Amino acid sequence: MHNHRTTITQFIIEEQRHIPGATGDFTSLLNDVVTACKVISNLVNHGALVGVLGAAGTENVQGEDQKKLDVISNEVFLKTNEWAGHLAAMASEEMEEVYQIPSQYPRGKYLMTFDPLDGSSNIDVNVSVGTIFSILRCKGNCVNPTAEDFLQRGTEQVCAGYALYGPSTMMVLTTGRGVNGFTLDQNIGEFVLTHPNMTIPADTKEFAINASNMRFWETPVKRYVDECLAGKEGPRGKDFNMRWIASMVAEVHRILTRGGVFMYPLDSKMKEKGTEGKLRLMYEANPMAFIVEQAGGAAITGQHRILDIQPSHLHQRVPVILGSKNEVELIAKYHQEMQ
Ligand code: P6P
Repeated sequence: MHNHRTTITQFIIEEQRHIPGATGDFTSLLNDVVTACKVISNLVNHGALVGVLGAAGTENVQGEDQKKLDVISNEVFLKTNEWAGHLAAMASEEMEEVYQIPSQYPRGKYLMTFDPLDGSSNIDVNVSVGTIFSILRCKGNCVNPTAEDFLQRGTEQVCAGYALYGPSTMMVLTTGRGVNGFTLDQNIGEFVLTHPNMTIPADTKEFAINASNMRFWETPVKRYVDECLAGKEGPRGKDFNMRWIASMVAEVHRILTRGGVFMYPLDSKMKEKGTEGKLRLMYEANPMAFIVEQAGGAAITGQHRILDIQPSHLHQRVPVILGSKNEVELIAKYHQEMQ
């Protein structure tokens, strides 16, 4: 007897039935996003073989050197999602301005933000990278939306997800009814449900932070990490492990799978530069916070819940502390004590 696995297409159609007002647009949009991730997965997997590694020789709006695959992945996401009439506009980490849907295509009722290839500094050294996306309803001008139409709180997201191009290519999705993970079956070219109802353990013994920034950390973060490092003999009474992949999608996926806490906190170096954090709110922090909360975890800036932030501009950066609920709540407590 063939063991039938639910495909992501079937899953999305079944999910659609629970989304108020969903008319099939949402399902079709998500399936186009899935197609874009399959194409990016193929490009990432064939890297050096098809000449897509290395620097593009350009900078993105963040002032970061773009990899060839950053630019290519961005193009793939735009071209795969622009034509079907489900989107009013898109916004990407790789583009300064809102992407208007070309005039030959109909406009739809959704807005999508995305980071087409997060962690791309890892591409040339063959370490996992990912794609992150977030879907909002277009509430204002849906003919030629502006950046302001995107500036909705994370709680307004209709859907958030990521693709992880790792040893397996996986997609993880939430539409506000829990979190589900799908693995790309290369034999049939479909994502199949392999991780239903993913939940983050409330406690953990693993934290992730870029320790090279230690001398810039604020007191609450320094206190939390020092206590983890003190191990069994310290105030936590247990030993901790540390990870840092420099690919947020891979870190979040590990946390969804076995718990943990991920921190890219505000530090004195950022304050001197006048920035509010490293990670971007609209297409990194918000989608990941939605997923983490839906999996029973928590996601804060240190002082506030990420999903409650009223965005002020499209490429706004925020501090991110997310993962196992009890650990994030302890870190929040240390921040409150710092007040
Ligand atoms: P650092 C990748 O560029 C990214 O946006 C996240 O995916 C990752 O967690 C972080 O930045 C890595 O930052 O400073 O360690 O290179």
